[in-house]
Amino acid sequence: MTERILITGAAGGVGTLMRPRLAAPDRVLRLLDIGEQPAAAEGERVELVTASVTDQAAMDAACAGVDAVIHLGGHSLEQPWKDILTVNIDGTHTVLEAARRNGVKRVLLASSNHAAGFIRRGAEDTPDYAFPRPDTYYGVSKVAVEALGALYADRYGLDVIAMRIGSCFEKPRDVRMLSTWLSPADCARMLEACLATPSPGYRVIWGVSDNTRRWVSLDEAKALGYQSEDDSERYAEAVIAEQGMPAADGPELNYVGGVWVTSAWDTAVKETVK
Ligand code: 15L
Repeated sequence: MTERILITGAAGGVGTLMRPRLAAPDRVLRLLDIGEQPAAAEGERVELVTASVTDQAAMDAACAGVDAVIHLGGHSLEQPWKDILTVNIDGTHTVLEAARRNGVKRVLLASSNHAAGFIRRGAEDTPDYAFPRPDTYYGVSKVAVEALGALYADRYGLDVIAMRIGSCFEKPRDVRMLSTWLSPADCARMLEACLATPSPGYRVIWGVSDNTRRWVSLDEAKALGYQSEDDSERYAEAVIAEQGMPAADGPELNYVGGVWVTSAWDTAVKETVK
């Protein structure tokens, strides 16, 4: 039987990396984005939808006939409060509500390390389900994403897994990302595990590769069947040679959210002084 998976934010950073990696026989990817998307390549089994995650009617239609939703859509960086509220929080409600109305059983949500950015590095790995300590409005929206996911799992019986994604790029871009990197291939492996695991209910997992310098737990992700095959360590020498080591007591190496905890990311103040 052919399965159909809806991916929101399909033209964004992670969505673009996942499009070729989540292709599979007997699978159609329904790719939704507010922006333009590359046309289907020869033989590629995709359906392209142009819509906003804030549009309930469009999301209802996009969820029809879908087996699972991977919700990546929304702002991926800090933004003014109103935009975060509308796109990330209201948008996630819209997506979950559309999934519920259409009887979609499983929704995977892109949360972020910034939902817990103010958590300090400890002696042990930062545990799964660490209580949220958002570092920005964006981080707050990811806490709301997790909370909405819990509501739809507990009240309506959907399977919902929120991934607190670290840094999903082709390569780690700085020294902090040697800890937080989620390789694109591992991201696809994690999503596949989350799609395949039987009846997970509601879960929150850290979305990172099994990096030598990792300091968040992968226990819950592994319990769902995730097996990382990548480690940022092969980039460490080059990244450190290029950028130098950040201060041992600085935010990069001591907070989950890195420099996002600093005043440079204080949007409330920026909005006030406008
Ligand atoms: C995120 O949540 C962002 O979407 C991404 O652009 C990166 O900045 C990442 O976190 C990170 O913390 O590296």
